[in-house]
Amino acid sequence: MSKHEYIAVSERDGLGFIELNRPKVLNAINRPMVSEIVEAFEEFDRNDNVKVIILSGKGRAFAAGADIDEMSEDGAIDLELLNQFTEWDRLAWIKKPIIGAVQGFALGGGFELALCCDMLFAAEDASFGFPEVNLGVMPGAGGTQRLTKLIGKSRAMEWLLSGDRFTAAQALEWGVINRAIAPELLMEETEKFAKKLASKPSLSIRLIKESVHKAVDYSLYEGMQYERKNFYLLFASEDQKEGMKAFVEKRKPHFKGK
Ligand code: CO8
Repeated sequence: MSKHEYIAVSERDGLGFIELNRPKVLNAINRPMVSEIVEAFEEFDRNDNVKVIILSGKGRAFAAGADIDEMSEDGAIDLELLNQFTEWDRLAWIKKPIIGAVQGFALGGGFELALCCDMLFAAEDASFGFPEVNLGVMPGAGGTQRLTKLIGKSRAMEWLLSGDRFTAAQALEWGVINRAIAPELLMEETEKFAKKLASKPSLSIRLIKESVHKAVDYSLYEGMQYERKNFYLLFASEDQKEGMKAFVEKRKPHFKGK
């Protein structure tokens, strides 16, 4: 029996797949599901066979938000003591690239989970939104922060204050997603791109991801220092020697990931 109740996890061709698996409730995210998601990411991060992780949802939604039934009776002190978002914070420490493949609804906590991915590929009929305002609450898993850093204050305000749903075309125009793809091709195209990343020297991929994240959090000067150290570090890798030697010898490199 699978050890997961709320997600499905699999692995093939260097890719790790995490699929949200509560389709009857549009993959509403309850707390045990968050624990399963975070643990699955961390296991893939430790698994040498997995180079890239793809996160998707089963059925007609990526995820329609946090599980409203679960939290409707919560009190502020319960939430403070529960301290549930420290689990979400662990997603920021995943070293391997994460690509979100979004079909259908990505709302509220579901949108926040999508924003934890490094890149988003979405079906053309996907829709994104933060409807929390219509429930008398607001995003709590990073939505106001990540969306604002991604698309700027004015657009984030419109999105967050209105609670409206936005199309994949709008999300693409505003730079929230990388691609809008015909729904029937979403997984195929996402996997194709993920395999391209999986074939690259994985230390470069790891340190590029880390450096880009620092660009979001640090000042330009601090970020540049961070980038420089990572650049130097790669010159200690066998893959740097092999990559440059292969170029000089006009042959294909054989990367080892170290
Ligand atoms: N929580 C619990 N159940 C849900 C949720 C949800 N977020 N979304 C949908 N469902 C359930 C419905 O209750 C319904 O169940 P049932 O069949 O038993 O009645 C089933 O999924 C199918 O949904 P609908 O019948 O409503 O399907 P429609 O196609 O008519 O509508 C919608 C789809 C528009 C997506 C609609 O379901 C909807 O509005 N859902 C709620 C969206 C929402 O408000 N999301 C934000 C939730 S609050 C939040 O995310 C706060 C984040 C805080 C941090 C994260 C902590 C984990």
